[in-house]
Amino acid sequence: MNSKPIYDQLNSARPGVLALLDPDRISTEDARSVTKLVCDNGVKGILLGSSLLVTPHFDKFVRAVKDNASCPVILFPGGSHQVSSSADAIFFLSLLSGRNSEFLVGEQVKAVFLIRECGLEVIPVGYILIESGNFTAVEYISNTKPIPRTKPEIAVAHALVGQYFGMKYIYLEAGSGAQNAVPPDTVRKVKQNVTVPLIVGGGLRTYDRVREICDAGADFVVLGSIIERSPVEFKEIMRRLK
Ligand code: 1GP
Repeated sequence: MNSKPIYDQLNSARPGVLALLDPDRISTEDARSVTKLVCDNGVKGILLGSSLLVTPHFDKFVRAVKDNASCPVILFPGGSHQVSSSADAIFFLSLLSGRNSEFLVGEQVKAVFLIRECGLEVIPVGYILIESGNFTAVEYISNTKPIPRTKPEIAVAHALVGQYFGMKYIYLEAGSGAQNAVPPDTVRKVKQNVTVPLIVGGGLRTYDRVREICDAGADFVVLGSIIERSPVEFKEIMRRLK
């Protein structure tokens, strides 16, 4: 077992792919096989979370993933109800691009004692939503507007705020199932202006898109829907990235 903090483990594994497994889209029964699939194909970490969380079996799902994972398992919560002691760490997200105080700080206040009780490693993340061409679940649930995709300087400003707040990652998010991924130009400009590692996700379904985002400077890219929709295409992306 690796005793280094998860944040250090992740950073020494950069650049790489993180898998997002959504407990609302993958059954607890399938959690074992999907975890093996993503680990065997070289992801550097597994994120667990959902915009809404319909399943009542969140904790069971987290345990099933943790029991079968050979990489860090990190909560990526859509709200204060998505906390489990079975994970290794939690992305303590603040939705910086929004102006809804509930997702800037309110949900975090509700969850904080439970997070401490669970003994999770807490990794503060500045979460920035970028317009993606369709109305995503994260926009609806958070009741916030994304940053216009033609205004990279606004994304840069928010990312710098995250850095100055002391956040350990900046996460540029187009939203799960996004029509368009975050523009490479936005990734490039944010990367040029902040020193904290950059995570980019949402709408990444092909090798070419993933490659563009990596080349633009992402330290981690997040793949979600493609893993559920087409394990074959997921494996192909991972194979070509090696
Ligand atoms: C969502 O970035 C992730 O936070 C994953 O998005 O499901 O579109 O891959 P996809």
